[in-house]
Amino acid sequence: MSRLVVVSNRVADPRKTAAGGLAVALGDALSTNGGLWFGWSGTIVEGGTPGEGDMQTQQAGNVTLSTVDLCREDYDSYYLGYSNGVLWPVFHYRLDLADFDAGFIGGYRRVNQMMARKLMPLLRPDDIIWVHDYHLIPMAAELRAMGCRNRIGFFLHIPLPPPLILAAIPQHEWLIRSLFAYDLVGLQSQADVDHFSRYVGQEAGAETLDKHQFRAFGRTVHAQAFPIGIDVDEFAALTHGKDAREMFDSMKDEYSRRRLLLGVERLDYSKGLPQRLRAFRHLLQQYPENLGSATLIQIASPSREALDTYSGLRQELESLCGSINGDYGELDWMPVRYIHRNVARKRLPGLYRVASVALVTPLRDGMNLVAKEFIAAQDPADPGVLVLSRFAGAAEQLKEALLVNPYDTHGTAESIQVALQMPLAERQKRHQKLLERIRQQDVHWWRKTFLQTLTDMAPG
Ligand code: GDG
Repeated sequence: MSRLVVVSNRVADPRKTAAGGLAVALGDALSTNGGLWFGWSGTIVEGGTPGEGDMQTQQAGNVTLSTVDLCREDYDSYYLGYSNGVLWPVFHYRLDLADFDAGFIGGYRRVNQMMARKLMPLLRPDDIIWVHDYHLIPMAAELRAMGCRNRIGFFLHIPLPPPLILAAIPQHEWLIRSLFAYDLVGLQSQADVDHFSRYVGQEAGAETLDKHQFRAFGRTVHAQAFPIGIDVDEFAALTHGKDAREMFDSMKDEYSRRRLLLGVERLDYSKGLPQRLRAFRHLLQQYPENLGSATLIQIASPSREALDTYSGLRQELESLCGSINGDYGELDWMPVRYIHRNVARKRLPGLYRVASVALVTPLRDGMNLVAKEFIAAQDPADPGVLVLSRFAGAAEQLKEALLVNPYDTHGTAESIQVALQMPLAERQKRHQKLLERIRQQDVHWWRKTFLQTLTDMAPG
């Protein structure tokens, strides 16, 4: 069996459960045949030399973790600048928020080249390499330029937008050409694959050999949707663990009298938080029976705070929450509980289980794992209702959720009201179907089908 090499911006120690489902799933894959996980260490070196970084290696069982430091200049241009100031907003259809500073691309290329240079000597001829996400799109092209002939797969965790949106990035052609250095390109949804297919057809004159095989730039790439899932059993076990039960017990009395609406995400403009708060305010206006009862707990964990777009959003949210609480709050009830902190992973399922409704209403999302975690944490005898944005990749699978357009304040508020009033039998029926779906395509299915597809390909 070939050894697996995972390359991603951040590396997590798979032995630490706090690392989350993806780290656990990749850790499983790495430890099956022994493996190497390679990426940035998270350390920023002040005054270091661009394109240079010290490497550290540690052993976690039969998995080797190798990480490289970045100097401040590389971090600013590669991570904050090009990855999160250009690629993240544009891939989430937010051209208005992109900062097309011409200086960023140099750092992005430099760091990808440096990572490839550091990784190259660690590789064995029959290793299978799996590169993750938008930070590292050119990684395979850099490795190939250094003579790497291994099978290399890429998985994009975020959406791939339609050609005319992608074309706003000055280097769009170079980015997509870089994808042809991979053997396999995995995307989250069929919509993403359709966008890829249209882009390469229109902009690169690609020949479509079959529904997954595209030929352009002198190479053939296989592109396919592999919707990522969660570890349903692990999450169910967490739900019955001590921390989650304590969380549930501490809240269940209050929310047997009141109704809990829950939102959980990183504080990110892709997640549609202001739109959600406006829909919630509309609900209180339109359906006053919810006053004194419907309570929105919004966890918005801190994320990318060095970027202005994120600090601006934080202010907008604080102001919206303040105004809703000021307008509707009572001495003994506040409509919004906004928490700008991280909640421990072990406690999260307890919170999901108390909630009557989960509000998962991103403006765009590659997949959205919170939707799946919410389903996994419900009591099948008395499950909560998932209100899900039609613009999340998860909407292609989770058809029994209440699908909403998050830009439509009135429509979203109406759906929340439907969710709050949904009879038990319908809640059970929908939940059962949703649970089947997240079990069928869980995180183990995801990594096995991706790696099997890659392994079955001819090397080089
Ligand atoms: C990207 C794509 C795609 C959130 N707040 C807290 C917390 N979380 C955990 C959730 C969940 C994870 O973070 C978030 O995953 P999502 O999928 O919802 O979103 P992104 O972070 O944007 O992830 C996304 C994903 O990659 C995987 O491919 O689905 O579309 O954007 O697990 O539970 N965890 C803890 N405290 C928090 O406050 N412990």
